[in-house]
Amino acid sequence: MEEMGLGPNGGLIYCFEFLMENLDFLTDSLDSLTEEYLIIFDMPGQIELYTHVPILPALVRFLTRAGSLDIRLCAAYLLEATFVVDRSKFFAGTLSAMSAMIMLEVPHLNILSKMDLVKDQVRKKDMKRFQMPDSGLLDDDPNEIARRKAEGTLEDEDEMADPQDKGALMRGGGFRRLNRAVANLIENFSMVSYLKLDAQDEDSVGAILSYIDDCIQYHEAQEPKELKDEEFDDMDGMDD
Ligand SMILES: Nc1nc2c(ncn2[C@@H]2O[C@H](COP(=O)(O)OP(=O)(O)OP(=O)(O)O)[C@@H](O)[C@H]2O)c(=O)[nH]1
Ligand SMILES: [Mg+2]
Repeated sequence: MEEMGLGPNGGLIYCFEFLMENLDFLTDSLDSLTEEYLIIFDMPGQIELYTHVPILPALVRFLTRAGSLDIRLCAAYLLEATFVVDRSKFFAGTLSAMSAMIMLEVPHLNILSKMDLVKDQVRKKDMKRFQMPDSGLLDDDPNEIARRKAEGTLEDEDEMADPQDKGALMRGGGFRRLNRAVANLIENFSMVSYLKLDAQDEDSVGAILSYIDDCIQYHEAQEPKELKDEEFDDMDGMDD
């Protein structure tokens, strides 16, 4: 990075460009693996990679090309479950997930990870709403309602933030309209829903793995694993 005068994001993009020019490195390592292998590519979280830089789509095409490596890919997009605490942040994360889905064009699962961190804070019923997000989540955001009550701006739809006040820009009428636009976009595309993952819970990991197996058709006749009762409830909630 120092040599090239690049920052962390530029350095990362440089590394991927370098990889794309040296794809033998991947072919040599992966070519000998049989169908019985599950290969995990742990990708960095830098959002640039999943929004507008065309490197990952090219890498995906290379990995999946018939007659060459011919790998059946499934993208698993992990959003930390703690994002649900701040709904504007949650919708921003969901927009990134949707952007990755559209960019990568492979079977895709979205996953709320680190569920252990919110299990005791967020009720199961509330969690279900985040698993199938719609713009209604912005209408009854308890943090937002409490804040606007405290400020006396609950009824004031066109409340304008002072452009000089950086903190206020993240909560004024313009910010709310932006969040609403993002949430409506996500709702209209209706592409993103989330599975829950608690890495400490074997059944939870097993359920995610069975969805991945299903996406990549690991066994022709493979069905996603029977879900626990609690998980069935969640699926019912998705139809609401
Ligand atoms: N509570 C909890 N913490 C976790 C879990 N998984 C990872 N962490 C912690 O979260 C921190 C960040 O780790 P990761 O989430 O793996 O980091 P990442 O998002 O993959 O980041 P990069 O690989 O650098 O892009 C570390 O301190 C981990 O120990 C989890 O399931 N539960
Ligand atoms: Mg990581």
